[in-house]
Amino acid sequence: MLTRDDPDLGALLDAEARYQSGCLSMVASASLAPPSVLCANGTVLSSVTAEGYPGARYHPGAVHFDAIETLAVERAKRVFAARYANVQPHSCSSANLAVLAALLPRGGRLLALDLDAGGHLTHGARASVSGKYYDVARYGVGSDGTLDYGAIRDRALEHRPDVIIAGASAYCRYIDFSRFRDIADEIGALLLADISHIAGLVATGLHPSPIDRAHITTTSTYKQLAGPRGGLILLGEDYLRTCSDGRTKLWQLMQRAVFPGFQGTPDPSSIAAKARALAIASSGDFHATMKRVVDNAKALADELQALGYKVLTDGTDNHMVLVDAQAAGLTGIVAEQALEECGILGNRNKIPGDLLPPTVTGGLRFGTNILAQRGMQPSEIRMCAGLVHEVLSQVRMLTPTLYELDATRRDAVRERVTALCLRFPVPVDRV
Ligand code: DSN
Repeated sequence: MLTRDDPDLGALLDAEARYQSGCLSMVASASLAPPSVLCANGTVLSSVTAEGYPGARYHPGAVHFDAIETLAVERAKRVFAARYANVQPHSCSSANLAVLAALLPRGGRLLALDLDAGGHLTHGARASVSGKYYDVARYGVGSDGTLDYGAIRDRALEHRPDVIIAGASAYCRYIDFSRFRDIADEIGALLLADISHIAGLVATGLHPSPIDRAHITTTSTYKQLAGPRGGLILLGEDYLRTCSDGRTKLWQLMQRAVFPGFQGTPDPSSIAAKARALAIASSGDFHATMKRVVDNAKALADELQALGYKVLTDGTDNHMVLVDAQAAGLTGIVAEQALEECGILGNRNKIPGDLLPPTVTGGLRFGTNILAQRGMQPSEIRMCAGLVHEVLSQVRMLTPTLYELDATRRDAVRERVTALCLRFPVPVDRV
């Protein structure tokens, strides 16, 4: 119907679907939303406006939306073994900013992972409101690229933050949320864990859960949970903790933090799609996929190392592999663009010690969520690493942002990428 009513838009959407099918996407922050999630996200709920929470709306006509939001909340609690869930944040960025606004006065002290060492914009980066409104100290990683909890403790003792954030956008190793909590308790800070990148692994027990260790946990729903664009706020054992006013419980603070504190009307369609994605996340199939995500990432790291690439932290514990592009004589942007020409998607990323600007970068980030969802196993991922090498070893860098790639070589790799994609189609009919 869309193509009939709006052929221009329909054609673009068809082209996007074909593009996704024909690419090897290794963008670490992406996954494939199953068709039933896409369906749930495009329903009559778009016509519902209902501020507030189930049973306490500021508009009439929310009887079915109330039931849908309650279902999403219950599923989120079940998947993460949480005591409280808020499914309304429009993104994890919104969730983080809402949480920070509720916990910190303007100028309040925050400690978080530096963006250049793998942190996130909303964790107090200078370009984000979180970096402008709060007094931020940042921790980095040690010389081996891993979190140095002794150094983080020292930084905390020095800065005395009110809130510590544990979580990353570019970090390949387990995060020890218990160590973070010990540091937070020692100085009387609150711990916020942002698990956006590893939420699928946490949900399936393949990464230690922060739910009962952090005071508050946030996540996006579209990265590893394969849901719609959106976020969640989750609380574990601390949900009944009394806040500084001596009355409000932490879960009540979070309710108000999102609405009316940070957002107005929730997005009912997105909440329905979150409910669907959370049901899938508790299935055996999802667990098997997450296991393959990790096995594949380990295989990718191994193979890239065998091909001579410098892999940060010498491997990975999650879905992500970080490569030092400069050690291979390239920049992140040149590597990203040369691979994209051949149908392979991985993104440029700052890596610790990187002096290049974020538009250029010295690193390259890969992730295995989508290829595992398409059914690839470590043997195919090793082939993908081989294809990456075929491209990168042929790139002739002219400037930090310009390069040449032989057209015959590009077409040959493109053909092999297409053949691999045909063997592992996007699973349109699986769920
Ligand atoms: N935080 C960015 C990333 O990891 O790619 C976008 O979500």
